[in-house]
Amino acid sequence: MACATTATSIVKTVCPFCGVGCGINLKVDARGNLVGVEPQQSHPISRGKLCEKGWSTAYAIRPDNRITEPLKRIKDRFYPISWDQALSEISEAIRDIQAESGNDAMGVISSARATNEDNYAAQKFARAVLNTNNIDHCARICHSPTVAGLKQTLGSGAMTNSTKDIFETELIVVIGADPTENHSVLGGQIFDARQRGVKLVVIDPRVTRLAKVADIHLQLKPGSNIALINAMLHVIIEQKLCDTSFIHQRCEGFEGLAASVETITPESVENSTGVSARQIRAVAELYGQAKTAMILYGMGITQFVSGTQNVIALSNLALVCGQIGRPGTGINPLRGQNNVQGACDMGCLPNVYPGYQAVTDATAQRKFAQGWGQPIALQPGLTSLGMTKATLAGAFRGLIIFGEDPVVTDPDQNHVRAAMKKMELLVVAELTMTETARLADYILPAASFAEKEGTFTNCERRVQHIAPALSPPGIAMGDWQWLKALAEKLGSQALSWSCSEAVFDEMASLTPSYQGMSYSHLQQAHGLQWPCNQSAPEGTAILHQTTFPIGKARLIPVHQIAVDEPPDDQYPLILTTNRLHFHYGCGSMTRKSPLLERETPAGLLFINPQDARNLLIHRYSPVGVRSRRGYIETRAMITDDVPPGLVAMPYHFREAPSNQLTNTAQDPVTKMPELKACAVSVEPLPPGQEPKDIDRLLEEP
Ligand SMILES: Nc1nc2c(c(=O)[nH]1)N[C@H]1C(S)=C(S)[C@@H](COP(=O)(O)OP(=O)(O)OC[C@H]3O[C@@H](n4cnc5c(=O)[nH]c(N)nc54)[C@H](O)[C@@H]3O)O[C@H]1N2
Ligand SMILES: Nc1nc2c(c(=O)[nH]1)N[C@H]1C(S)=C(S)[C@@H](COP(=O)(O)OP(=O)(O)OC[C@H]3O[C@@H](n4cnc5c(=O)[nH]c(N)nc54)[C@H](O)[C@@H]3O)O[C@H]1N2
Ligand code: SF4
Ligand SMILES: [Mo]
Repeated sequence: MACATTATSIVKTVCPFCGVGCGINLKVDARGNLVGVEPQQSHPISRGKLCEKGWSTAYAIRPDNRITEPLKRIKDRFYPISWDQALSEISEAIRDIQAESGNDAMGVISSARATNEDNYAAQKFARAVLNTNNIDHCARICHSPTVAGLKQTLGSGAMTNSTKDIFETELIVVIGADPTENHSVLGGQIFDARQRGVKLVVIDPRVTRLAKVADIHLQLKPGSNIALINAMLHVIIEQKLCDTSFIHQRCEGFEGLAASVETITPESVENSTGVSARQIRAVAELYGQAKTAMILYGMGITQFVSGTQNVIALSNLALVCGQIGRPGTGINPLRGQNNVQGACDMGCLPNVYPGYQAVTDATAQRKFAQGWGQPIALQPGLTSLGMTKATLAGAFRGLIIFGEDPVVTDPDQNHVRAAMKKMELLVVAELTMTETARLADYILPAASFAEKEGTFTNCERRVQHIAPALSPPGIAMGDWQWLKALAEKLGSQALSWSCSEAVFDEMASLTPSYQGMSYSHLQQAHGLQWPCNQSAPEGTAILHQTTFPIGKARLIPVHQIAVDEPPDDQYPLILTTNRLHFHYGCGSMTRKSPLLERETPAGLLFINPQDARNLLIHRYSPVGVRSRRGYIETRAMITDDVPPGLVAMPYHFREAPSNQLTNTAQDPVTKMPELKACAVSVEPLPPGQEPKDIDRLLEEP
């Protein structure tokens, strides 16, 4: 039988997972079905490659895996209702809460997975419709210390250079990041660069894949970053490897910094870091002597109570060696989510408007009140974890969340679950049913990246246009579109744009670094890197080439800060949490793919052979893991990749959620919780016993 041929069209878009921002083509047949995903050959970053997550995009957004109509919870069941009814009921509940408890009893959590247009609309909805600065998103528990730390030292909290610079440098230092798992296409390029002769240093308590091929791997103790970096600075200053003319012309505070590390010799930190003085000296010399050296960093720097100080320490290192403002240099936070850079740029943070303009600054207040044509809240709002805390304290009553699953991804799950349950109005807009959505009063069906127009800003500040390839399933809507409809129910025309381009244009007019961008300009190539404005009409590949936004960069002394919960007799092991290549975030998208699902069991505890022997644990043994906050069961994976005393778990699996165990102790500057270290005990379960999933464990008395 001859096959009927159906014409396919190809829509150029961007991968919806991580911050690398790879270019993908979606193939759509004549009936409007997605029939294929392929890499874009000419894309400047991904250069014809995708990782397994990118290739598996189609599963994540398949209509049969989706929420297709608004749902209302009555007791423990969800019932379909119309958009009109859902939005009318939600708007009435919002009015009641705000009339009784004030504007700040409501808040919004937006999504670093959604577009800039959606995020711009979310913060405008919070500020101009709800009249509160209670707006936040997952950057809080991701790179908020980068935003705060680099803002202080350099004046801008973003990757200073571009991903292509890894081919233009002598030395790459990867600290607290695992790019082959988490920024996989970039991780592959680091391998290539290494093969072409670029030197590689990895600083990580675990033996990551890159650590295995690095020239030097410093396997430091978790949480000892500042001691290690300060000892490197000591060597660099002592051996006169500093870039004195750069320091003189472009930095302030050198004398204070030099004095603060004078006694921090490599020998003095051997114990606290677990790294030999010889190795510290070797890496300091390599970095200090390199003509060009690039620092790439991630969650192993930010997710500590010392997060902001860790970022400042790294910034000190780069500045003292003049490794900023030139090709192949820089301090480069590997922003995680596909649009987390954008969600921050859009002002989905409780203390800044779009473009990081402070909500407490009178000029910025006037600018936005005038631009939006209405009065706005003047005090900084609550952070995401602050909203949870305030709910339990009775001071916060209603939350609109889109594109986040805090029940799985925020620390101390029992606490988060209790807050979500206590919330009088919980609205969750999602692609699919998540653990957080299960607790919602209303679930709204959201359109995915493939079903809407907009822009994503990747880790190298590249703003890329995404075009719609498919119709949303059922009656799902784009996030800014349902926010607009809800605003109109509340009597506000603040979000009444006619199309995504109009949202972008309004945003660009109020956000200096995006001012020179337009859809037509973005579509001409593969996007533009901000700042893009009159003085840089084609965007900026390298920041801080001649000056810093704050004039001179600041060198700020910082001192080692201990982890909040060290191991003790009762909880003798340190738990660190991280990611696996095949799964993403809360797993709600990647776990729809049978190809990705078969790669790993739902939950794993990585443990060193020595600890496993002591605890009589075998390969894949069922184990219980307990912390001061919770208990989960999973299976053991015995590996030398984690050192004795440290166990590691991914956080993707709702059945065995590592966030049952994690600590909410926070960085005082940014409220970043310490997701990279808490104390746990591990015990073997009777052989043959299946690990119970968390729902069953919570049901047990
Ligand atoms: N496959 C996959 N990719 C992803 C994601 C995903 O869920 N799955 N999530 C995306 C997101 S949101 C983000 S933010 C990025 C995160 O990407 P990464 O920053 O790479 O994230 P992690 O794996 O959490 O942690 C990085 C490393 O920090 C190390 N580390 C722990 N403690 C310390 C320490 O004290 N010092 C140092 N130097 N290192 C330490 C860990 O061992 C780990 O190797 O990944 C993005 N990409
Ligand atoms: N223990 C531990 N916990 C962690 C971390 C860790 O290292 N350890 N890392 C933290 C970090 S860095 C991050 S960024 C957070 C991430 O935490 P989350 O942001 O909660 O995780 P995601 O899986 O990215 O959740 C995104 C949700 O958005 C939905 N979604 C995708 N696109 C859209 C869209 O366009 N519209 C809407 N409405 N929904 C959409 C997806 O279906 C998915 O359920 O997790 C944090 N939690
Ligand atoms: S590296 Fe990131 S952006 Fe690229 S295909 Fe993989 S998940 Fe997508
Ligand atoms: Mo993240």
